[in-house]
Amino acid sequence: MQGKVKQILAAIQSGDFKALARGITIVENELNGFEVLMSSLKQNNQAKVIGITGPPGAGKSTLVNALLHHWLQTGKRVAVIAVDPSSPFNFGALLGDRIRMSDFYNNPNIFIRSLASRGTLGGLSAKIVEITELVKNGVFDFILIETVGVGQSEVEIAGLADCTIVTLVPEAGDEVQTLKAGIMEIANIFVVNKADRDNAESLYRNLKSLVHEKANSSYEIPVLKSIAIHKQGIDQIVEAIEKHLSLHQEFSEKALQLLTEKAWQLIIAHKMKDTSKTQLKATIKNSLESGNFNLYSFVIQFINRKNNY
Ligand SMILES: Nc1nc2c(ncn2[C@@H]2O[C@H](COP(=O)(O)OP(=O)(O)OP(=O)(O)O)[C@@H](O)[C@H]2O)c(=O)[nH]1
Ligand SMILES: [Mg+2]
Repeated sequence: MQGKVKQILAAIQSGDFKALARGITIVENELNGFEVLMSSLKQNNQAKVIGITGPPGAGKSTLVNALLHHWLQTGKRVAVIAVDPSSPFNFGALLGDRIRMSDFYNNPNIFIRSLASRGTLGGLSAKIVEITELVKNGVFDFILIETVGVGQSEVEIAGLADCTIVTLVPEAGDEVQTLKAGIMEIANIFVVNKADRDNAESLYRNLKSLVHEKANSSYEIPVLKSIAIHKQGIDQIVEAIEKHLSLHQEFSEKALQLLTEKAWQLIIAHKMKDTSKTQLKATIKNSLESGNFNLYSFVIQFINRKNNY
């Protein structure tokens, strides 16, 4: 198994998309060889991760599609990871994504993969950090991650991405004040999409002044307009992405936080892997019935035991 997984990784590193798809399946489902594969990955700072988040239906997939067309013309290799919202209400939109994205399915420079969010809190796939690391071992200039902005997922995407684009649309209302406080902290670029719609201009202006208020002397988050369905405004978005990437080459505090949190969870999972909750419950029950249960002494005894249950 070890040899086979190493072979798959070597193929991924040489740019083989079939091997990458296989590798993602191994990681997503923790199949045999998953840990060997994960622990053989190399740190790669070349492929830049671009997060695209925003409310349902804002035009994120349409924007991804337009960016792909742009980058194809400049000879770039791009991977797209679309995290499907698990809600059945989005099914129509998802089908739409598939149809649009199918333009690229056989393109040797474009790799596309959808991941189920599997109901994880915040809508990001539980394995998104691992899968992004794996895809980074492929041969890509950019890795686009599309996620629906709901709470926690925006924070995660900001930790994963070298550049985070928040897409907003006029129908969300031009009440920028109602924007969640956190959105300002995660956005590196704001895109007002569907600029062909009536109230796009007022959303754009409100957003601009809000960003200006929050700006410091050296940096103001760019606010751009696009009509993604007609591929308008894409050059400016690409320019803003490139500028952001060239100005921010160091590891971000958010990336560090995300990796620390992830490492913490993995360490806990590893330390607790031999502990059975059923067994723990039974022991607590016995102890309670004996009439002298003390939560803290129980925990200390548990920790000091050589063989955990
Ligand atoms: N008028 C107009 N419609 C657009 C524009 N961009 C996208 N749309 C339409 O908006 C709808 C949603 O677009 P998607 O790209 O699927 O949106 P999304 O944000 O990926 O949606 P989810 O992944 O379901 O959250 C589609 O019908 C698009 O054709 C635009 O610039 N103008
Ligand atoms: Mg989409």
